[in-house]
Amino acid sequence: MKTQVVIIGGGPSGLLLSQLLDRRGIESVVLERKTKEYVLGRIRAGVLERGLVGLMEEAGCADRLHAEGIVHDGTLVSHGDDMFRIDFTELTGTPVIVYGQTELTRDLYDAREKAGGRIEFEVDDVTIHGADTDAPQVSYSVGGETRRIDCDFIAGCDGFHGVSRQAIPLSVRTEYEKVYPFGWLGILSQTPPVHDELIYANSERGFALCSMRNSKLSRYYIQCSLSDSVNDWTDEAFWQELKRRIPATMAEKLVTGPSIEKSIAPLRSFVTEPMRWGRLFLCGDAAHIVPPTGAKGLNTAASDVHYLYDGLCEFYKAGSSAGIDAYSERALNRIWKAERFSWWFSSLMHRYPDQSSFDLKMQVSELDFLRSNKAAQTAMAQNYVGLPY
Ligand code: RFL
Ligand code: PHB
Repeated sequence: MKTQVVIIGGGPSGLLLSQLLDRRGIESVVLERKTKEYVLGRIRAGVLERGLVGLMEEAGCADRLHAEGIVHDGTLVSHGDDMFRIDFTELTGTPVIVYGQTELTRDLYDAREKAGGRIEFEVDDVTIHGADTDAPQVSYSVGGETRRIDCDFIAGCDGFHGVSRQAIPLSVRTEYEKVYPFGWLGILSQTPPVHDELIYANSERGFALCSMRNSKLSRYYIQCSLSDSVNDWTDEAFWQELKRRIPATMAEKLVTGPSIEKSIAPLRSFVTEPMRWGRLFLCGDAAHIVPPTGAKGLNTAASDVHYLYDGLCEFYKAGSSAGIDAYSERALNRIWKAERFSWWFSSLMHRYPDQSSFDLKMQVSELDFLRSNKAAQTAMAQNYVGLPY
């Protein structure tokens, strides 16, 4: 079999790239290790930057997002019972959209199916051959049969645990990593959100986040210990702990109910450089991870897709490899800024096991500066709504 671009991974970055390329007449095959139901069952991101919304529009997949996504003009930040608001739209002219990754992924699957796009599910043993030659290939097995695809390019969109990054020799790759000494315990519940904007809460018991998917579906997170397991946390214990971490005025009106999903995610900052090796290009979580505090994971995946899509269009439509040659540098330039923001916001909002009284004073004083200083709020808002592509 032959195609122009083999895309490894049918998560949001792989599907978005495939859909965008298709709209410009560039053929691709998506290889996904899991089933579609499994991919759609992963509850992850909820906040979309304007850039990602623009890409969904360009992909012809933004109708439902515009109909059902909720425009958020700002966010609340709390410290104990103190609370202040950062107005994104006033400070930057741009809001964010709250729309679940699950829904966005579903829209992309629907579009790929409608366009007759080729997606192979439940593939195993995906192996990249000759990425540093002009004739790369990808082999895989499905249903006990081994297949091989010849292609021009390979997009590694297979997430943090995928095979694409590992295919780049260690002599070429440099990895940067920071592992945080805590995780996030998240629940989804069929209850109305406690507030119409997100609340990022710093409390002496640790971080908490009140988010949502729609007016009847809430998403809440609390900082937890890395040694905790989901079974340690009953719904009742979760709600009690959340109430203790958010301002009392919010805790009083919090509507609780049974969780319909509960999971723990560790927090990590990670970047691999370069994001290209020969004809293999890494996109999204395959190349970098951010702690979720800044809501940047899916959005950085989208900016990679933008740069790669641009480069591939330039290659196929204008016969120039300038765009693909610049891919890694352009993508990394934006990634590192999102890494910095996510690291900064995580450091500001969490309790660290080894935090000294001096460190705590630094946090309090930084929160106070953010509360009272317009320039600081503007910098926060610019990063949160997303730096320009
Ligand atoms: P994904 O979503 O991990 O998809 C990769 C796909 O590749 C498949 N795969 C393979 N397929 C074939 N062969 C192999 N060898 C393969 N290995 C893996 C996998 O099955 C999967 O389907 O990566 P992608 O597409 O780069 O997308 C990245 C985003 O999913 C991720 O960055 C975000 O979810 C991060 N994130 C958030 N991002 C935001 O922008 N805003 C948020 O509000 C936000 N909140 C979050 C988050 C992530 C979280 N967790 C659980 C990590 C909240 C949480 C709790
Ligand atoms: C979410 O709704 O899942 C969410 C929102 C904001 C974040 C992280 C996660 O910073």
